[in-house]
Amino acid sequence: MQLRPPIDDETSVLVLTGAGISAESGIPTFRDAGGLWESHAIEDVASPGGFERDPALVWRFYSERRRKARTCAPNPGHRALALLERRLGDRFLLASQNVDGLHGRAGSERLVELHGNLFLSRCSHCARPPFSDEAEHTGALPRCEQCGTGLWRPHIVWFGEMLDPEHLERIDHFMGKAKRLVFLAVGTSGAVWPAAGLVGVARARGADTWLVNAERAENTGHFHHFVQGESGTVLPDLLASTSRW
Ligand code: BV8
Repeated sequence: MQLRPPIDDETSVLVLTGAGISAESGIPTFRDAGGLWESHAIEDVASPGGFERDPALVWRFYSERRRKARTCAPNPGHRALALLERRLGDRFLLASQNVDGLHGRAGSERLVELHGNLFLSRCSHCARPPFSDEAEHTGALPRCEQCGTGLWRPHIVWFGEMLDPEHLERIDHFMGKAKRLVFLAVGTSGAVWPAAGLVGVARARGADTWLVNAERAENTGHFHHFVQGESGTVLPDLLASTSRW
């Protein structure tokens, strides 16, 4: 009998997802065999320096990911989290490292996209707010029509760039007001900071911590519980409503 996170009507659940939750939707992860980093050097396609050096290469990388993400659909793992949100309401928060938009398409609303979203762009020069952009930019690169100076860039947090402080503040506030906290990480190698540090912050707040992952991850030892398996199979059962709700 699979042990389940103890979720009752006083429990808040903070979820962190990574690329693994979208793998069954057909979206390549980063560090698995055949993953995105096998064919691209991180510093060339996911860093400010890379964009400075070769914006066309970066736009080819993100345009291909936009095209791929558009052809993929949420899987039962995404839907199980959207269902849990509907059950828990403001006692639920989802922080995702993913930029593919699948959580939003599965119905998740209490969602913090820590690393941005593939379908938003912004100006690389002026402070114009991010805007919806679904296009694939593989020809002439779009230049900001407001400042006339900067190129459009993906609204993505690249390596070496700060995460949005408001996102981190929202997560911290959520944990602070929880009577009882469960922290659930799904489909992440625990390789990238500061997201990888969230389990430590949650533990320091007394959370019961769970990792659902296809294999042992870098920080598996930091979790109280490790459930090995594919999230599309594991999550619907692990988060199934119990009579105590
Ligand atoms: C920051 C957007 C402050 C890109 C991403 C030196 C200089 C500068 C910074 C650093 C430095 N050294 C360290 C840092 C910090 C750096 C970092 O952590 N580097 C790592 C590589 C060591 N972090 C940063 O730079 C962050 N900013 O620290 O700012 C600062 C500023 C200046 C100087 C110093 C500090 C910004 C990090 C954000 C980077 N952007 N994404 C894009 O997406 O195009 S990160 C990228 O990795 C993705 O967002 C991805 O989500 C994330 C983590 O990867 P995972 O999601 O975990 O995916 P992965 O493939 O690794 O693992 C998938 C897992 O799923 C596997 O374990 C697999 O087994 C499992 N799985 C597979 N299938 C399934 C499954 N599980 C369940 N079911 C399945 N079916």
